[in-house]
Formats: sequence, C-alpha cells, structure tokens
Amino acid sequence: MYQGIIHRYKDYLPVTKDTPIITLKEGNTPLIPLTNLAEHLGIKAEWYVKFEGLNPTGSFKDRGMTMAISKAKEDGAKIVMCASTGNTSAAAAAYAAKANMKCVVLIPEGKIALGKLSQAMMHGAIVLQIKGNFDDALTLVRDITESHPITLVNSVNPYRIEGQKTGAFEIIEDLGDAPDYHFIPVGNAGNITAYWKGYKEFKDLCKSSRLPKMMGYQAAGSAPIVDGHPIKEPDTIATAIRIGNPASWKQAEAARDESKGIIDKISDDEITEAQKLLARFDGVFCEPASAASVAGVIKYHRENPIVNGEKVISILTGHGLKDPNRAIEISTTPTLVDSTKESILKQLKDFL
Ligand code: AN7
Repeated sequence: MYQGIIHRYKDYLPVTKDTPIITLKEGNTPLIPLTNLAEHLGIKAEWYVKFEGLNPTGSFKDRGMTMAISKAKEDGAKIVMCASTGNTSAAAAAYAAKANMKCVVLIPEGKIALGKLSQAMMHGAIVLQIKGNFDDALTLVRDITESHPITLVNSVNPYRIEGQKTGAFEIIEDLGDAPDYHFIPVGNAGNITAYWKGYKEFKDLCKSSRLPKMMGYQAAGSAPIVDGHPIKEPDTIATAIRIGNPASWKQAEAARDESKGIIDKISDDEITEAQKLLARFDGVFCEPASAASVAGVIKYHRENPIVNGEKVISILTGHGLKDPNRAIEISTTPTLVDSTKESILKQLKDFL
C-alpha cells in the first residue's frame, strides 16, 4: 500500500526510525499530458501538468506539512501555527488533527478562498482573521512563535521545504530524467526553492542527467521579485499568491539564476484565460494561482517558441474546487428552462 512521501523518500529526508510519521498519504500525484491544449496553442513540446490539487487537502502544501508536523510531533510540540493565504492553513489544520495537536491559523480578512476557509474550520483549527494581508500575518506569527512554545509551520520552517522537494523526485522518476522547463507559480517562494533543491539533490545522486530551467510566475499585482521591491498592498484574483514580501525571495532568485531560468509576471486576465483553457481543453480544474504556471508557458512560448521534443512541466499547485466563487464568476450562468423535453431540446439545437 502507498504510504505517503516520507515513507517513499525517507532516505532523502531528515527522519529517523524514531520519527512518528504523520501522513494522509500525500504525494504520488500524476503528470497529465496537455495534449488538446498543446495542439490548440501550437506548442510542439511534451507538456505535462503535475496535478498537486489531487493531494489529500487539495494542494501541494501537504508534502511540506507531513514533514513539518511529523518533526513537530517528534519534538513534543502540542501546538502549531501558521499565516496563510488559505492552502497552508488547510493543510496545517488537517495534519495537526491527524497528529492530535492544536492548530492556530492567521488569515487575511476576506481574502481567502471559500474552500480553504471551510477546511481550516472543519478540521478544528483556531481560525483568526486579521485586518491585514498575508505579509502582516506572517510577521505576527514569526514574532509569537519566537517567544512562545508554538511551532511555526510556514515554509520558513526548513522541514516544509524538505517535504516539498519530493515533487521534483516524483517528476524525475516519472519522466526518467529532469524536464527541460519547470513552470511554477511563486507566492512566498517556498515551493520554487523546494523543487530546485529536489532537482539538484537527485542530479548529485546521478538519478537524473540534467537540471531544468526554473520558470517562476508571480501575479502582476503582487510581483515583488519581478518588480524588485516589496509590494505594500499586493492585489490579484489569485489570492493564494497575494504576497508582497516573500520569505524565500533570495532562494527564488538563486533558483532562477543557477538554472538560467526566469521569474516573470502574468496578468489576472492571462491567469483566468489559462484556468479556463485548461479546464475546457484537457479536463483539469485548478485554482487561479496554479493557472499562472500554464499562463507562463503560453506567454513564454509566444516570445521564445519551445522546441519539438522538449519536456515542459507546469505545477498545478491547488485544486479548482478550492475557489468555487471565482470559477462561477468567470463561467456562463446555467440556463433556467421549463421541465419539458421540448424546452431542453431547444437549447441543444445547435449541437444535434
Ligand atoms: C495554490 O497557503 O502561501 O511560492 O499561505 O496556495 O511556495 O508560497 C500559498 C501559496 C502557489 C505559492 N499556488 O507557493 C499559503 C500560501 C497555490 C498556493 C502558491 C500557494 P509559494
């Protein structure tokens, strides 16, 4: 039986036989080929999405959280805390529940997607909304956890990065080598840091022959790394990456520079268009922030055509059901019809 990422990759993770493994069987997510969308866009590369929305709480955060919570448990922690734009809080709340720990989450008032909020509430976390943004929340959490017996489980906790690097291991094992390009949304910049670490480690162990170019994408209204300075009031419909002062800023720049990749920004319209295209052409429903990694491919390919045979990965960090309000907002309203055969068939006349 599949046992989750710590069990699968324990030789490459900071665990011992005494570490209690707190798992919801995260990881082992599929690479889904975007055959229809690639054809529609004239992209000849082998283009896959790694659908991290299929993790137990619906985002990639589960990979980091199984490690952070297992190590917190090993250290005897009773209570964990995080700031979150939503997905971290959902994962922390779920894994803390599994570990019989208390979880406190600090979220920006009114700016987290409905599905994520419902998760933190259902798993029994203490959910505190602040009149401020993610960056304000993270500052508070760092301050409080420094002076109280509470374990911080944001990605500044190094165990989070260790867990998340396993995404790169899975890609290498599935493809038989590293891809040419790795497209990924960038918010607090923990995930791009983790993937780059994972790719480098497997390369050093000769489990892959090369390294991908790391292609990070921020939302245009909250693109501190691209703009070169912190953003005081970041704004984007992709609330997951509404972050103005990423904790792993330097590490993200190192991943970009060492891999000869880029960090660029993408407009909310481009994000929305990519989210819709992916859902309609290839049947994969991701949340807005995740679509930045698809919008990134579309934008990059326009300026620098990706070559036939090259392998391209877009990381879909979270499931579309996380943010149902946004999905409904950008879709056509269902048509109200009489409950008769005739009125239904009338709606279908163009297709029959
Ligand atoms: C779907 O949950 O920061 O660059 O507090 O939920 O590693 O921060 C979420 C981030 C991309 C960005 N896609 O990853 C949080 C949080 C989704 C996300 C990101 C997030 P990082």
